[in-house]
Formats: sequence, structure tokens, C-alpha cells
Amino acid sequence: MSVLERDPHERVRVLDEDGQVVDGATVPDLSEEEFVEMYRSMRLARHFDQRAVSLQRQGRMGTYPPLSGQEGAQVASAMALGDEDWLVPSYREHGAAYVHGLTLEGTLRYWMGDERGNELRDLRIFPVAVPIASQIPHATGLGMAAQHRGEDDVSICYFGDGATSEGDFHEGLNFAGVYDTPTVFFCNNNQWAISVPREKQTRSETIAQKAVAYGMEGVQVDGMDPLAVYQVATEAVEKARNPEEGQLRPTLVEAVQYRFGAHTTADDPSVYREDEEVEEWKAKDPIPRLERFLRDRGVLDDERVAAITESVEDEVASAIETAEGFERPGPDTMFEHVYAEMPKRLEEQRAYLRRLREEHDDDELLEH
Ligand SMILES: Cc1ncc(C[n+]2csc(CCOP(=O)(O)OP(=O)(O)O)c2C)c(N)n1
Ligand SMILES: [Mg+2]
Repeated sequence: MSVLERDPHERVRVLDEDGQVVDGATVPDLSEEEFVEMYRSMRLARHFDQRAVSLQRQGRMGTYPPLSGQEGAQVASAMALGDEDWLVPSYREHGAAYVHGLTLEGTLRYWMGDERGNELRDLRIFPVAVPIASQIPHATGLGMAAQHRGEDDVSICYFGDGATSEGDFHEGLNFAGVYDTPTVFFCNNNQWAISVPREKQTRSETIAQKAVAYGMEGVQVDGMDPLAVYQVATEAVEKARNPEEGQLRPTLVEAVQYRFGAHTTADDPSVYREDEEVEEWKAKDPIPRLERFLRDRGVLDDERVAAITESVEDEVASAIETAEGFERPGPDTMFEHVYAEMPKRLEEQRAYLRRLREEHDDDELLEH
């Protein structure tokens, strides 16, 4: 039976918190290289995250949304995509975007305030979406476009638990159900929407069960168990592309997890959540779990782990050097790189800013 065909209350798991395979679970059929790649990408995402927060604290980057704790959900779900498939992120998916081809310097560039980080021309990745849930109808539309063109690419759309309270979530999923779009809706339920806890977000017992209302399958997965996420995402992508008779293409996945850090570097989580809660979730950390599993299988040992640590540190350091080496963007660029053709209202705003800059100098403008 497909893992998707289960009660949304039943959480899919493959590894327990100690990295042992749970009874009755099937380990995904990945090669040794793919397992190592999964582990390395998660380590890279974690290290990148720590360096990015530190850059922000040093004044070398603008606001940054940390992802630590969410590496398993991001990396394993993005690994389920084929090269032609689309990734539609929120603003926290740096790890998933890396797996699908976005460079670390591209991510840094965006968060350093340079809109050229949104230049994603050769990638099947959408720009970061900060307005909550606005990317969900876009992803549904992307699926409808693929159908009209007769193409078989699938999209995965990421959003948070908080996004499920937005009208865009309802509209996007409703359309996806009605038009049977090839979309995987991937909810990163990290328990918090800034300071609003999951219990205040919805009376529904699970987020996965909301799928029932749209006529699609909903599945809850342990989002800190990368092997379970990989299994669920792979099946959901496969179903979106090649549904069996009677199956609908779209799926709602709820990946239950936790963000270890602040919502963004502008947030202080200690004012709304207890340290004990954070510690409880840290015991479920996806990285040591996967590492333990891979060590037990003989795929990793001290030497390989040390080599991965070194290569991850080098890759992140070199991306930071590259990103800091780009010349600073002019104010005009804030209007660019979102639309292939700039809409009239943006052209007008850009012209207005240019006029202001001619009339006043930049220092004077920045003071007001
Ligand atoms: C439409 C809209 N309303 C409010 C905000 C301010 N805001 C930014 S992040 C956020 C919380 C989102 O929580 P969730 O969807 O759970 O995602 P998470 O940040 O936890 O990944 C809010 C309310 C926004 N960006 N867009
Ligand atoms: Mg959240």
C-alpha cells in the first residue's frame, strides 16, 4: 500500500530518534552515494545557516530566516524532484533550493539585499515568496500551465503552518483538487508562525486532514526523519506525474518538525517559548539521526564525516567570499528580477524613485 493512503493522523516514520529503523518501515532504496549526498546537503544547510546568522549579527547581511532543525524536510523532499520539476519556495527553503540547483552565493546575495539573487533564469525554482501563502496559488497555476502545455513536470510548493490560515492556501488547494494539478503541497509545520503556536493556528487535529476538504490525499510525516520525508515526497511526486486509475495528482504533505532558531534574525523566540520545548525537539535533530543510521550501515565513519565537515566548511566559506565580492546593487535593482517583463506599476515606481534621486541626493533621502 502506498504511504500516501493512510489516515492523516498516522505519522509516517522510518527512523526513530536514535536513528534506528522503526518496526515495519521500509528504508528508501537509495544508493550509498545518494545517502551520503543527503547527509552532506543537510550538514551543508546547517553550517550555512550558522554562518548566515553570524554574518547578520556582524552587520554583513540583512534580515535572515534560519532553517536549523528543518534540514531533513528540505533536503529529502527536494531530492525527490527530477531536474525538470519545479520548486516553489517560501523564504526559508535555502537547503531545498540548494539541492535543486541554486548556489549558496545566490541565496546569500538575496538576503544581503541584492535583488539579483532573484535571477533564477536557468533554474526551475521560483523567487522567494515573503507574503505568506502567496506562492500556493502560483504553484497551482504552474501545474495548470504544465497540463495545458502537455508537459509532465511536477511542482513542489513549500509553506508553513501559519500559511494554512490564509485564503491563498484554500484557493490554491481547492483549484488544485478541481483541476487535478500535478502539485505536491508541502507544509513545513515547524510549530510556530513567528510567536503564534500551532494550537492557535487551527482547531484541526492535523494539518494533513485539511486535504480531505479538497478531495486530495493528506499525509503527515515526521519532518525530522529525512528517510520518511524522502519516501513520502517521492511517492507524492510519482503520483502527481503518473497517477494510477482513480488517483488524484495533488497531495498535501504535513511535515511535523521544529525550527530551532529564531523566526528571523529580527525575532527573539525566548519571549514566547520555553527552553525546555526547544530542548525536547533538539533531541529529534535530523542530522545525528541520519548520521547514526549511516554509521550503523557502514556508509559513514569518522574519516568520511571529517572529510564532509571540511568540504562543507570550504564550500560555505567560498560562497560567502563570492557573495561579498559582488559590487553593491544600485537602488533601481529592487524593481527587477521578479517579473520576466516589468509591469507598468513597477516601471512607474522606478521612474518615481529616479526622479527623487535626481532632486535629492541619496544621503538626504536615506535620512527621511
Ligand atoms: C500576508 C502576510 N501576512 C503577514 C506576514 C508577516 N509574517 C511573516 S512570517 C509570518 C509567519 C509565518 O508562519 P508560517 O507560515 O508557519 O511559516 P514559518 O515562518 O514558520 O516557516 C508572518 C505572519 C507576511 N509576510 N505576509
Ligand atoms: Mg511555522
